[in-house]
Amino acid sequence: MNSYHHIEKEDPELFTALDGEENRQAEGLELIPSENYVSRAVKEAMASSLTNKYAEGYPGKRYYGGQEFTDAVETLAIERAKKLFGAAYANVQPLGGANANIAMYMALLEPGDTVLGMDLSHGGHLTHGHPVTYLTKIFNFVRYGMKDVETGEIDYDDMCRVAKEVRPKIILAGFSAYPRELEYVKFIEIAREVGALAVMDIAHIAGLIAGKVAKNPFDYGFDVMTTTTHKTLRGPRGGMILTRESEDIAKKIDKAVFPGFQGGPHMHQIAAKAVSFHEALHPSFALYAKQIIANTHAMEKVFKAHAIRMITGGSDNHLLLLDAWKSFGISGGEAESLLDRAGITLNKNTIADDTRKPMDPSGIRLGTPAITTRGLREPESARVASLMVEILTKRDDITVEHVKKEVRNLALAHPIPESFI
Ligand code: DSN
Repeated sequence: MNSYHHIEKEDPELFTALDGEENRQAEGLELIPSENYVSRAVKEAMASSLTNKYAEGYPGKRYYGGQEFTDAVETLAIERAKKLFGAAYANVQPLGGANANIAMYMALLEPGDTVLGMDLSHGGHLTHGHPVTYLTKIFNFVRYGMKDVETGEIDYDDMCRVAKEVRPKIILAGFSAYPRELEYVKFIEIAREVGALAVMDIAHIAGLIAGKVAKNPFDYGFDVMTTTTHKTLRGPRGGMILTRESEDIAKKIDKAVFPGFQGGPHMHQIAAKAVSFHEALHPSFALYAKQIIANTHAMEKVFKAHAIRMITGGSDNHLLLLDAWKSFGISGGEAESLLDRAGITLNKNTIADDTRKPMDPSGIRLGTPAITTRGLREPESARVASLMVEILTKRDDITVEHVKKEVRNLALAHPIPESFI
Protein backbone atom coordinates (compact mmCIF):
# COMPACT_ATOMS: atom_id res chain seq x y z
CA MET A 1 0.00 0.00 0.00
CA ASN A 2 1.30 3.47 -0.83
CA SER A 3 1.68 6.16 1.76
CA TYR A 4 0.95 9.72 0.73
CA HIS A 5 1.93 11.54 3.93
CA HIS A 6 2.91 14.80 2.27
CA ILE A 7 -0.12 14.91 0.00
CA GLU A 8 -2.38 14.14 2.94
CA LYS A 9 -0.96 17.12 4.81
CA GLU A 10 -0.72 19.58 1.92
CA ASP A 11 -3.64 18.65 -0.32
CA PRO A 12 -6.34 16.72 1.55
CA GLU A 13 -8.79 16.97 -1.37
CA LEU A 14 -6.44 15.17 -3.73
CA PHE A 15 -5.46 12.76 -0.98
CA THR A 16 -9.07 11.62 -0.68
CA ALA A 17 -9.15 10.65 -4.34
CA LEU A 18 -5.75 8.91 -4.24
CA ASP A 19 -6.64 7.01 -1.13
CA GLY A 20 -9.93 5.96 -2.70
CA GLU A 21 -8.10 4.60 -5.72
CA GLU A 22 -5.65 2.71 -3.49
CA ASN A 23 -8.58 1.00 -1.79
CA ARG A 24 -10.39 0.34 -5.05
CA GLN A 25 -7.32 -1.42 -6.43
CA ALA A 26 -6.70 -3.35 -3.20
CA GLU A 27 -10.28 -4.57 -2.74
CA GLY A 28 -11.33 -5.25 -6.33
CA LEU A 29 -10.18 -7.58 -9.08
CA GLU A 30 -8.71 -6.03 -12.21
CA LEU A 31 -9.56 -7.79 -15.44
CA ILE A 32 -8.85 -4.99 -17.93
CA PRO A 33 -6.30 -6.82 -20.12
CA SER A 34 -4.17 -3.71 -20.66
CA GLU A 35 -3.72 -3.01 -16.93
CA ASN A 36 -1.33 -4.36 -14.35
CA TYR A 37 0.45 -3.52 -11.07
CA VAL A 38 4.01 -2.22 -10.93
CA SER A 39 6.54 -2.98 -8.21
CA ARG A 40 7.59 -0.55 -5.49
CA ALA A 41 10.94 -0.24 -7.26
CA VAL A 42 9.19 0.97 -10.43
CA LYS A 43 7.13 3.42 -8.36
CA GLU A 44 10.26 4.74 -6.65
CA ALA A 45 11.83 5.45 -10.04
CA MET A 46 8.66 7.21 -11.21
CA ALA A 47 8.67 9.39 -8.12
CA SER A 48 12.42 10.11 -8.39
CA SER A 49 14.11 13.49 -8.84
CA LEU A 50 14.54 12.71 -12.53
CA THR A 51 11.14 14.34 -13.00
CA ASN A 52 12.99 17.64 -12.42
CA LYS A 53 15.35 17.16 -15.36
CA TYR A 54 15.23 18.19 -19.02
CA ALA A 55 17.17 15.91 -21.33
CA GLU A 56 16.25 16.65 -24.97
CA GLY A 57 18.32 14.52 -27.27
CA TYR A 58 19.83 11.10 -26.68
CA PRO A 59 22.64 9.76 -24.45
CA GLY A 60 25.87 11.59 -25.35
CA LYS A 61 23.99 14.09 -27.58
CA ARG A 62 21.82 16.32 -25.39
CA TYR A 63 20.75 19.92 -25.73
CA TYR A 64 21.10 20.74 -22.01
CA GLY A 65 23.87 20.29 -19.44
CA GLY A 66 23.90 18.07 -16.36
CA GLN A 67 23.30 14.79 -18.18
CA GLU A 68 25.83 12.55 -16.44
CA PHE A 69 23.14 10.48 -14.73
CA THR A 70 20.32 10.78 -17.25
CA ASP A 71 22.63 9.30 -19.88
CA ALA A 72 23.36 6.35 -17.59
CA VAL A 73 19.65 5.84 -16.92
CA GLU A 74 18.57 5.95 -20.56
CA THR A 75 21.44 3.71 -21.67
CA LEU A 76 20.41 1.10 -19.09
CA ALA A 77 16.83 1.20 -20.35
CA ILE A 78 17.94 0.88 -23.98
CA GLU A 79 20.36 -1.99 -23.38
CA ARG A 80 17.84 -3.94 -21.30
CA ALA A 81 15.08 -3.42 -23.88
CA LYS A 82 17.37 -4.67 -26.65
CA LYS A 83 18.21 -7.78 -24.64
CA LEU A 84 14.58 -8.50 -23.74
CA PHE A 85 13.31 -8.40 -27.31
CA GLY A 86 16.38 -9.30 -29.39
CA ALA A 87 16.49 -5.84 -30.98
CA ALA A 88 19.54 -4.08 -32.39
CA TYR A 89 18.12 -0.65 -31.47
CA ALA A 90 15.60 0.70 -28.98
CA ASN A 91 14.05 4.11 -28.51
CA VAL A 92 12.64 4.32 -24.99
CA GLN A 93 11.39 7.92 -25.14
CA PRO A 94 7.82 7.61 -26.51
CA LEU A 95 5.41 8.82 -23.86
CA GLY A 96 2.86 6.14 -24.68
CA GLY A 97 1.79 3.58 -27.26
CA ALA A 98 -0.03 6.09 -29.48
CA ASN A 99 3.06 8.32 -29.47
CA ALA A 100 5.21 5.35 -30.40
CA ASN A 101 2.95 4.50 -33.34
CA ILE A 102 2.71 8.09 -34.55
CA ALA A 103 6.50 8.54 -34.39
CA MET A 104 6.94 5.21 -36.22
CA TYR A 105 4.64 6.40 -39.05
CA MET A 106 6.48 9.73 -39.22
CA ALA A 107 9.82 7.92 -39.45
CA LEU A 108 8.83 5.42 -42.12
CA LEU A 109 6.22 7.18 -44.26
CA GLU A 110 5.66 10.28 -46.37
CA PRO A 111 2.26 11.99 -46.20
CA GLY A 112 -0.17 10.14 -48.46
CA ASP A 113 1.58 6.77 -48.07
CA THR A 114 -0.51 3.69 -47.37
CA VAL A 115 -0.57 1.44 -44.29
CA LEU A 116 -2.36 -1.91 -44.25
CA GLY A 117 -3.54 -2.45 -40.66
CA MET A 118 -6.10 -4.45 -38.71
CA ASP A 119 -9.68 -3.22 -38.52
CA LEU A 120 -10.53 -1.82 -35.07
CA SER A 121 -13.72 -3.87 -34.83
CA HIS A 122 -11.71 -7.04 -35.58
CA GLY A 123 -9.26 -6.29 -32.77
CA GLY A 124 -7.01 -3.52 -34.17
CA HIS A 125 -6.24 -0.22 -32.46
CA LEU A 126 -7.34 3.38 -33.03
CA THR A 127 -3.81 4.34 -34.08
CA HIS A 128 -3.84 1.62 -36.73
CA GLY A 129 -5.95 3.86 -38.88
CA HIS A 130 -9.36 4.47 -37.40
CA PRO A 131 -11.13 7.37 -39.17
CA VAL A 132 -11.59 9.28 -35.87
CA THR A 133 -7.82 9.86 -35.61
CA TYR A 134 -5.93 12.74 -37.24
CA LEU A 135 -3.55 10.15 -38.65
CA THR A 136 -6.07 9.41 -41.38
CA LYS A 137 -5.76 13.00 -42.62
CA ILE A 138 -2.04 12.39 -43.24
CA PHE A 139 -1.75 8.77 -44.26
CA ASN A 140 -3.94 6.36 -46.17
CA PHE A 141 -5.06 3.43 -44.04
CA VAL A 142 -6.49 0.30 -45.56
CA ARG A 143 -7.76 -2.44 -43.29
CA TYR A 144 -7.76 -6.20 -43.11
CA GLY A 145 -9.74 -8.41 -40.77
CA MET A 146 -10.78 -11.91 -39.81
CA LYS A 147 -12.11 -14.39 -42.33
CA ASP A 148 -13.91 -16.33 -39.63
CA VAL A 149 -14.95 -14.63 -36.38
CA GLU A 150 -15.62 -17.99 -34.74
CA THR A 151 -11.99 -19.17 -35.13
CA GLY A 152 -10.20 -15.85 -35.47
CA GLU A 153 -8.55 -16.84 -38.73
CA ILE A 154 -7.21 -13.77 -40.52
CA ASP A 155 -8.00 -13.54 -44.21
CA TYR A 156 -4.39 -13.66 -45.42
CA ASP A 157 -5.39 -14.29 -49.05
CA ASP A 158 -7.48 -11.15 -49.06
CA MET A 159 -4.70 -9.25 -47.26
CA CYS A 160 -2.31 -10.32 -50.02
CA ARG A 161 -4.74 -9.32 -52.79
CA VAL A 162 -5.36 -5.90 -51.19
CA ALA A 163 -1.63 -5.37 -50.56
CA LYS A 164 -0.89 -5.95 -54.25
CA GLU A 165 -3.59 -3.47 -55.15
CA VAL A 166 -2.78 -0.62 -52.71
CA ARG A 167 1.03 -1.17 -52.40
CA PRO A 168 1.33 -0.24 -48.71
CA LYS A 169 4.63 1.08 -47.34
CA ILE A 170 3.88 -0.64 -44.04
CA ILE A 171 2.09 -3.88 -43.25
CA LEU A 172 1.04 -3.44 -39.65
CA ALA A 173 0.31 -6.39 -37.38
CA GLY A 174 -0.87 -6.13 -33.80
CA PHE A 175 -4.04 -5.57 -31.87
CA SER A 176 -5.74 -4.49 -28.69
CA ALA A 177 -8.60 -6.98 -28.72
CA TYR A 178 -7.59 -10.09 -30.63
CA PRO A 179 -7.13 -13.28 -28.60
CA ARG A 180 -5.16 -15.36 -31.12
CA GLU A 181 -1.55 -15.63 -32.25
CA LEU A 182 -0.88 -14.16 -35.67
CA GLU A 183 0.80 -16.08 -38.47
CA TYR A 184 3.88 -13.91 -38.73
CA VAL A 185 5.28 -15.88 -41.66
CA LYS A 186 2.30 -14.82 -43.79
CA PHE A 187 2.73 -11.14 -42.85
CA ILE A 188 6.38 -11.28 -43.83
CA GLU A 189 5.69 -13.07 -47.11
CA ILE A 190 3.13 -10.44 -48.09
CA ALA A 191 5.32 -7.53 -46.94
CA ARG A 192 8.31 -8.81 -48.90
CA GLU A 193 6.18 -9.46 -51.98
CA VAL A 194 4.93 -5.86 -52.13
CA GLY A 195 8.12 -4.23 -50.83
CA ALA A 196 6.56 -3.03 -47.56
CA LEU A 197 8.11 -2.84 -44.13
CA ALA A 198 6.64 -5.24 -41.57
CA VAL A 199 5.78 -3.56 -38.28
CA MET A 200 4.15 -5.20 -35.26
CA ASP A 201 2.46 -3.31 -32.45
CA ILE A 202 3.18 -5.70 -29.59
CA ALA A 203 1.67 -3.47 -26.86
CA HIS A 204 -0.71 -6.11 -25.54
CA ILE A 205 1.61 -9.09 -25.68
CA ALA A 206 5.02 -7.51 -24.96
CA GLY A 207 5.20 -9.30 -21.60
CA LEU A 208 4.26 -12.61 -23.22
CA ILE A 209 7.03 -12.18 -25.79
CA ALA A 210 9.55 -11.13 -23.12
CA GLY A 211 8.46 -14.11 -20.99
CA LYS A 212 8.85 -16.37 -24.04
CA VAL A 213 5.29 -17.71 -24.02
CA ALA A 214 4.47 -15.95 -27.29
CA LYS A 215 6.46 -15.91 -30.52
CA ASN A 216 8.80 -12.98 -31.10
CA PRO A 217 7.93 -11.25 -34.42
CA PHE A 218 11.62 -10.34 -34.86
CA ASP A 219 12.40 -14.05 -35.23
CA TYR A 220 10.19 -14.02 -38.34
CA GLY A 221 11.76 -10.94 -39.91
CA PHE A 222 9.57 -8.06 -38.72
CA ASP A 223 11.50 -4.81 -39.14
CA VAL A 224 10.10 -2.75 -36.27
CA MET A 225 8.02 -3.31 -33.15
CA THR A 226 6.16 -0.62 -31.21
CA THR A 227 4.82 -1.14 -27.72
CA THR A 228 3.56 0.28 -24.50
CA THR A 229 5.48 -0.68 -21.37
CA HIS A 230 2.63 -0.88 -18.86
CA LYS A 231 0.48 -3.79 -20.00
CA THR A 232 1.65 -7.42 -19.79
CA LEU A 233 5.23 -6.07 -19.62
CA ARG A 234 4.36 -4.68 -16.16
CA GLY A 235 6.34 -1.46 -16.38
CA PRO A 236 5.43 2.19 -15.97
CA ARG A 237 2.98 3.92 -18.32
CA GLY A 238 4.93 4.67 -21.49
CA GLY A 239 5.97 3.53 -24.95
CA MET A 240 8.96 2.21 -26.87
CA ILE A 241 10.06 1.49 -30.45
CA LEU A 242 12.35 -1.43 -31.25
CA THR A 243 14.25 -1.99 -34.49
CA ARG A 244 15.42 -5.48 -35.43
CA GLU A 245 18.59 -4.67 -37.37
CA SER A 246 18.49 -1.64 -39.70
CA GLU A 247 20.58 1.28 -38.47
CA ASP A 248 18.98 3.46 -41.11
CA ILE A 249 15.46 2.75 -39.75
CA ALA A 250 16.62 3.23 -36.15
CA LYS A 251 18.11 6.64 -37.01
CA LYS A 252 14.88 7.72 -38.70
CA ILE A 253 12.92 6.59 -35.63
CA ASP A 254 15.16 8.52 -33.24
CA LYS A 255 14.74 11.68 -35.34
CA ALA A 256 10.98 11.20 -35.55
CA VAL A 257 10.56 10.77 -31.78
CA PHE A 258 12.78 13.78 -31.00
CA PRO A 259 12.78 16.44 -32.34
CA GLY A 260 10.12 15.33 -34.84
CA PHE A 261 7.24 14.67 -32.51
CA GLN A 262 8.06 14.94 -28.80
CA GLY A 263 9.96 17.40 -26.61
CA GLY A 264 11.90 16.56 -23.46
CA PRO A 265 11.81 12.88 -22.54
CA HIS A 266 10.21 11.93 -19.23
CA MET A 267 13.39 10.70 -17.59
CA HIS A 268 11.65 9.47 -14.43
CA GLN A 269 9.49 7.20 -16.60
CA ILE A 270 12.55 6.05 -18.53
CA ALA A 271 14.22 5.14 -15.23
CA ALA A 272 11.09 3.21 -14.27
CA LYS A 273 11.17 1.45 -17.66
CA ALA A 274 14.77 0.44 -16.92
CA VAL A 275 13.71 -1.04 -13.56
CA SER A 276 10.81 -2.95 -15.09
CA PHE A 277 13.01 -4.34 -17.89
CA HIS A 278 15.45 -5.52 -15.20
CA GLU A 279 12.50 -7.30 -13.54
CA ALA A 280 11.39 -8.78 -16.87
CA LEU A 281 14.86 -10.21 -17.45
CA HIS A 282 14.64 -12.09 -14.13
CA PRO A 283 13.66 -15.80 -14.39
CA SER A 284 10.53 -15.15 -12.26
CA PHE A 285 9.06 -13.14 -15.15
CA ALA A 286 8.84 -16.20 -17.40
CA LEU A 287 6.82 -17.99 -14.70
CA TYR A 288 4.45 -15.01 -14.46
CA ALA A 289 4.02 -15.00 -18.26
CA LYS A 290 3.29 -18.75 -18.28
CA GLN A 291 0.74 -18.33 -15.51
CA ILE A 292 -1.05 -15.56 -17.45
CA ILE A 293 -1.80 -18.06 -20.23
CA ALA A 294 -2.77 -20.82 -17.76
CA ASN A 295 -5.17 -18.45 -16.01
CA THR A 296 -6.73 -17.38 -19.32
CA HIS A 297 -7.31 -21.03 -20.22
CA ALA A 298 -8.87 -21.67 -16.80
CA MET A 299 -11.36 -18.86 -17.41
CA GLU A 300 -11.95 -19.93 -21.02
CA LYS A 301 -12.87 -23.44 -19.81
CA VAL A 302 -15.58 -22.04 -17.52
CA PHE A 303 -17.02 -19.81 -20.24
CA LYS A 304 -17.04 -22.75 -22.65
CA ALA A 305 -18.85 -24.93 -20.12
CA HIS A 306 -21.57 -22.26 -19.86
CA ALA A 307 -21.81 -21.94 -23.66
CA ILE A 308 -20.74 -18.29 -23.53
CA ARG A 309 -19.94 -16.96 -26.99
CA MET A 310 -16.24 -16.09 -27.13
CA ILE A 311 -15.03 -14.19 -30.18
CA THR A 312 -12.57 -16.49 -32.02
CA GLY A 313 -13.79 -19.34 -29.79
CA GLY A 314 -11.23 -18.80 -27.01
CA SER A 315 -7.75 -17.43 -26.52
CA ASP A 316 -4.06 -18.07 -27.16
CA ASN A 317 -2.90 -15.11 -25.11
CA HIS A 318 -3.93 -13.04 -22.08
CA LEU A 319 -7.31 -11.76 -23.24
CA LEU A 320 -10.82 -12.97 -23.91
CA LEU A 321 -13.58 -11.22 -25.78
CA LEU A 322 -17.12 -12.28 -24.84
CA ASP A 323 -20.34 -11.55 -26.67
CA ALA A 324 -22.47 -10.32 -23.74
CA TRP A 325 -25.42 -9.57 -26.01
CA LYS A 326 -25.74 -13.10 -27.45
CA SER A 327 -24.68 -14.86 -24.24
CA PHE A 328 -26.65 -12.96 -21.59
CA GLY A 329 -29.04 -10.70 -23.51
CA ILE A 330 -27.40 -7.55 -22.13
CA SER A 331 -25.10 -5.01 -23.76
CA GLY A 332 -21.38 -4.81 -23.07
CA GLY A 333 -22.00 -1.56 -21.19
CA GLU A 334 -24.60 -3.16 -18.91
CA ALA A 335 -22.27 -6.10 -18.27
CA GLU A 336 -19.39 -3.74 -17.46
CA SER A 337 -21.55 -1.79 -14.95
CA LEU A 338 -22.93 -4.89 -13.25
CA LEU A 339 -19.45 -6.33 -12.76
CA ASP A 340 -18.10 -2.97 -11.63
CA ARG A 341 -20.68 -2.95 -8.85
CA ALA A 342 -19.25 -6.24 -7.61
CA GLY A 343 -15.62 -5.07 -7.79
CA ILE A 344 -14.71 -6.85 -11.04
CA THR A 345 -13.33 -4.31 -13.50
CA LEU A 346 -13.26 -4.91 -17.24
CA ASN A 347 -14.33 -2.99 -20.32
CA LYS A 348 -17.12 -3.03 -22.85
CA ASN A 349 -15.77 -3.67 -26.32
CA THR A 350 -16.94 -3.72 -29.90
CA ILE A 351 -16.90 -7.14 -31.49
CA ALA A 352 -16.53 -8.01 -35.16
CA ASP A 353 -19.74 -7.39 -37.12
CA ASP A 354 -21.25 -5.73 -34.03
CA THR A 355 -24.89 -4.82 -34.47
CA ARG A 356 -24.71 -2.34 -31.56
CA LYS A 357 -23.10 1.12 -31.32
CA PRO A 358 -19.45 1.64 -30.16
CA MET A 359 -20.60 3.52 -27.02
CA ASP A 360 -22.64 0.51 -25.95
CA PRO A 361 -21.37 -2.44 -27.95
CA SER A 362 -22.13 -6.16 -27.64
CA GLY A 363 -18.86 -7.32 -26.17
CA ILE A 364 -16.79 -7.27 -23.02
CA ARG A 365 -13.01 -7.62 -23.01
CA LEU A 366 -11.15 -9.15 -20.09
CA GLY A 367 -7.69 -10.47 -19.35
CA THR A 368 -5.54 -12.11 -16.72
CA PRO A 369 -2.26 -10.10 -16.40
CA ALA A 370 -3.26 -8.14 -13.28
CA ILE A 371 -4.83 -11.04 -11.38
CA THR A 372 -1.78 -13.15 -12.27
CA THR A 373 0.52 -10.50 -10.83
CA ARG A 374 -1.58 -10.72 -7.65
CA GLY A 375 -0.90 -14.43 -7.45
CA LEU A 376 -4.24 -15.88 -8.55
CA ARG A 377 -3.76 -19.25 -10.19
CA GLU A 378 -6.04 -21.56 -12.21
CA PRO A 379 -8.59 -22.45 -9.47
CA GLU A 380 -9.07 -18.81 -8.42
CA SER A 381 -9.21 -17.63 -12.05
CA ALA A 382 -11.88 -20.23 -12.79
CA ARG A 383 -13.79 -19.06 -9.71
CA VAL A 384 -13.68 -15.45 -10.96
CA ALA A 385 -15.08 -16.61 -14.32
CA SER A 386 -17.88 -18.49 -12.51
CA LEU A 387 -18.72 -15.42 -10.43
CA MET A 388 -18.87 -13.38 -13.64
CA VAL A 389 -21.28 -15.85 -15.23
CA GLU A 390 -23.42 -15.87 -12.08
CA ILE A 391 -23.74 -12.11 -11.91
CA LEU A 392 -24.34 -11.65 -15.64
CA THR A 393 -26.99 -14.37 -15.62
CA LYS A 394 -28.91 -13.44 -12.45
CA ARG A 395 -28.28 -9.67 -12.34
CA ASP A 396 -30.18 -9.07 -9.07
CA ASP A 397 -28.96 -7.02 -6.10
CA ILE A 398 -28.58 -10.03 -3.81
CA THR A 399 -26.27 -11.76 -6.28
CA VAL A 400 -24.26 -8.55 -6.81
CA GLU A 401 -23.81 -8.19 -3.05
CA HIS A 402 -22.70 -11.76 -2.44
CA VAL A 403 -20.31 -11.72 -5.41
CA LYS A 404 -18.91 -8.41 -4.19
CA LYS A 405 -18.15 -9.95 -0.81
CA GLU A 406 -16.39 -12.94 -2.37
CA VAL A 407 -14.44 -10.72 -4.78
CA ARG A 408 -13.27 -8.56 -1.88
CA ASN A 409 -12.17 -11.60 0.12
CA LEU A 410 -10.33 -13.02 -2.88
CA ALA A 411 -8.63 -9.69 -3.50
CA LEU A 412 -7.60 -9.21 0.13
CA ALA A 413 -6.24 -12.76 0.23
CA HIS A 414 -4.01 -11.86 -2.74
CA PRO A 415 -2.52 -8.46 -1.90
CA ILE A 416 -0.82 -6.45 -4.64
CA PRO A 417 2.85 -7.52 -4.41
CA GLU A 418 5.58 -4.97 -3.71
CA SER A 419 8.39 -6.83 -5.43
CA PHE A 420 8.77 -9.47 -8.14
CA ILE A 421 12.43 -10.50 -7.90
N1 DSN B 1 -6.17 1.49 -24.15
C1 DSN B 1 -5.42 0.35 -24.55
C2 DSN B 1 -6.14 -0.92 -24.28
O1 DSN B 1 -6.90 -0.96 -23.34
O2 DSN B 1 -5.96 -1.89 -24.98
C3 DSN B 1 -4.99 0.40 -25.95
O3 DSN B 1 -4.49 1.65 -26.24
